[in-house]
Amino acid sequence: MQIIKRAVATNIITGFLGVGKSTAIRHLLNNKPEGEIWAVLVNEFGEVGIDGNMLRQNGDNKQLYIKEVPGGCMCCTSGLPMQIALNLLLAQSKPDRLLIEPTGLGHPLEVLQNLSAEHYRGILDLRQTLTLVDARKAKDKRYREHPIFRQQIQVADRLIANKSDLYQPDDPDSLKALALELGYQGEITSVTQGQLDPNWLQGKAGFGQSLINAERDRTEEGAEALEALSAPDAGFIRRQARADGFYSCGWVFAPSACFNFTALMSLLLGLDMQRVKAIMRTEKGWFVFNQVDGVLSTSELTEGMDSRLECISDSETEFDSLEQALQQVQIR
Ligand SMILES: Nc1nc2c(ncn2[C@@H]2O[C@H](COP(=O)(O)OP(=O)(O)O)[C@@H](O)[C@H]2O)c(=O)[nH]1
Ligand SMILES: [Mg+2]
Repeated sequence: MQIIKRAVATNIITGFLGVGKSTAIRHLLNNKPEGEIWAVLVNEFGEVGIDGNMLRQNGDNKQLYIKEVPGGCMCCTSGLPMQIALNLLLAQSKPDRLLIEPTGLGHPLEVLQNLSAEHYRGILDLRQTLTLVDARKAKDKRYREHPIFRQQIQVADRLIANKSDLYQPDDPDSLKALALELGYQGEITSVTQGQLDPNWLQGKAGFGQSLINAERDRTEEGAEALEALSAPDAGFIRRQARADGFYSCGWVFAPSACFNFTALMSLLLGLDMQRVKAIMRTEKGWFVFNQVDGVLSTSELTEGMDSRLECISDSETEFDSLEQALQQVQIR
């Protein structure tokens, strides 16, 4: 049996869908102290698992271990999927630091409560919870009144306003007012591209002070998934779920599947959804596609394992037609 000698310094990097959590983690990994082993646990709302593959792209070495828990919020279904994944990850990597990215629709308070539970004493050393916020959303009623958006601010030990390149001059003040209303009195730093200062990871978690009553409205269907979904030999697999008023749908294609880059781009540009992310093989090579708030970005990958796409929407009406369209832009 493995004996873990020292509790692992652990940070939760939380924030709403598409705010830049994975970008921030990538930035932290690029600035990881030489010689330290880091582990990253990525929890995804959707069922197929995409972020882990993206993070692996920029740090594929023996000092970095990445584990995905797809399929809903990791604190749900009695936290068991999370516990198993986390224990495995810690046993395999014996890390100096653990970063946890809960889903943008996760329940940060429950995640924190889970990680502070008795069985993690002496195993996890909870450090500062960093919450990324898009300050533009503080003015938007749909976000300002969203219980998860609010809770993410309430649990923050440090609030970071990401995507500041896109702000109007009054956005930081709107966020400051909302944060104050929610009991956050600390500093709010504006950054771009998730450029977190590695020193922000160091301090102890202030979780005890920010206990709040979580509002929960949950009809989770598929939270038992433990691993990123494996690709089929032919065709594709589709997985769908619903929680907190959002619907997710994901597809994993056979590794041989290849898509027409231009047709795929115009298909993705035409989608009206909360969040779309994908890793796809095209005739031009492997690409990551990322769509949030109507903005689509792409970046090229050196290699990929299979094509997978995940979207999150507040209605499930578009999923069937998207599936058909994806098949149409596939190169046969
Ligand atoms: N304009 C802008 N885009 C950003 C910034 N940070 C991240 N993004 C983009 O936002 C999208 C979602 O980022 P990601 O890190 O995947 O968000 P997550 O869902 O919170 O993990 C990606 O296309 C990023 O490139 C930023 O500071 N400014
Ligand atoms: Mg992410």
